[in-house]
Amino acid sequence: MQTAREYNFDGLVGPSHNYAGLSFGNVASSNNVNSVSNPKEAALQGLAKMRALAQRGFAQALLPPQDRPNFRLLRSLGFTGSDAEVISRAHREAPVILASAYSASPMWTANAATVSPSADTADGRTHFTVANLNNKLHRSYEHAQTARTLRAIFGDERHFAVHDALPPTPAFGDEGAANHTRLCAAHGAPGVEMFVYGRVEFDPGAPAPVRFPARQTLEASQAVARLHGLDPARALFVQQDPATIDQGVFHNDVIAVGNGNVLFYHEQAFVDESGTLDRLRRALAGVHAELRPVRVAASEVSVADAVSSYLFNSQLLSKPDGRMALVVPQECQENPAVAAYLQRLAASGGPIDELISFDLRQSMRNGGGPACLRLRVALTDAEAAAMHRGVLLTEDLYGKLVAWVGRHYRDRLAPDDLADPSLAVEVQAALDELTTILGLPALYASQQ
Ligand code: SUG
Repeated sequence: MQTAREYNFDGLVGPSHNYAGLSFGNVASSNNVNSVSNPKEAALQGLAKMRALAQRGFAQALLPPQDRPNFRLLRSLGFTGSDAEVISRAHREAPVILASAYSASPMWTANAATVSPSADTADGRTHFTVANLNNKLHRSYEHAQTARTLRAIFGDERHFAVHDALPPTPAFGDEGAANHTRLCAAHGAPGVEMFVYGRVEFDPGAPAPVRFPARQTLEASQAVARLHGLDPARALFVQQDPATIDQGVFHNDVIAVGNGNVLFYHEQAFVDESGTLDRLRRALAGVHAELRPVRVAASEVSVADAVSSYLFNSQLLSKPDGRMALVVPQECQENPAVAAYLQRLAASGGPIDELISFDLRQSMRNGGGPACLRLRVALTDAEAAAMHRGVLLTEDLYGKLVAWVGRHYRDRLAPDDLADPSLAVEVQAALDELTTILGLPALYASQQ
């Protein structure tokens, strides 16, 4: 067995972070529509989390923001003229489209791609399938730059395969790692990959939510497993409970998180709880691992409390002593039922014995907690050496990025500020400088 470490690639929050209410079915996004954002604070909150975890010895890296506004999107929808004219016309005629083109949503890198480490794949490479995110206009345009970014970092084809997004059609709605959980005995050992879907395109009789959209289909999850060359005995497809989607659980990572052999989940996460656990146990036995479920009952934490506190949108991290730390958003401490539950959990003698809490309020107000903000990639030493290392969060890089944010980011962005053509120029200048800081000179298509 190879040894491997889990690297967390956090999304660096972009300079146009704003609240546009673009994600129907995501309660926080809808609740904060048109409120004033603070991009500078958002970026610094994200960087503070990255730095604290790096200082604790966890392998930490980042994925850069995307260029905004997305002029390709705006021009493809008929807004013509100079950049300033495109912006002003879009603001006048379709402000929601302008906000979509300005969205900093690529910060939620759990939705960038699904990742299978080399220990699981037929060809022994690490596979990435970029998520098409086709359920939401503002996110459906992310995949082109995401593929470009991943290829810039994981370009060595001896070790890595980056697959383009699945066809952008409802049958293949794919939201990436947010609906994918890998369980294993150790990060470098073969694992079991659990794909959680919200609906089945080609079986109209299958249960589906009625109020909010299911963003992930079974067909998309199966295609990703095929592309990655997963052993069918170690790839499980599990349906999320549609009733929880209708309560605002728009991704599985809002109701469950796994790490190592631990699955931390809410009793209402899956359509068939006991069947899911049985299948996981059997598949894990095949890789000599034993499932440790940590189940949260609805009587302890309701789905509504899970959604408002983001208890399950936490990072579950393995510590050198074999125990695990749960990285939660500060909102968990502010919810009495959740805070009490967490105290019991840490004292229970189970696998999770530590809580680490962060203020990620700026991202949380758009429905993005600690787990949304990171993409997990388990890498062997040889793989880690083969990736572009300029995105690894060192103390030096942290210092440079804090200074860069200070120079370029606004501390206030209201909906009408998106009409200001100088914002586009500011974002461009910031990203140009970022590519130098990260050592990725041709990161954006506009730089070719
Ligand atoms: O896709 N919010 C994101 C939040 C993504 C959270 N990711 C995970 N759960 N892994 C979304 O709904 C809101 C943007 C706005 O409304 O301005 C937004 O895109």
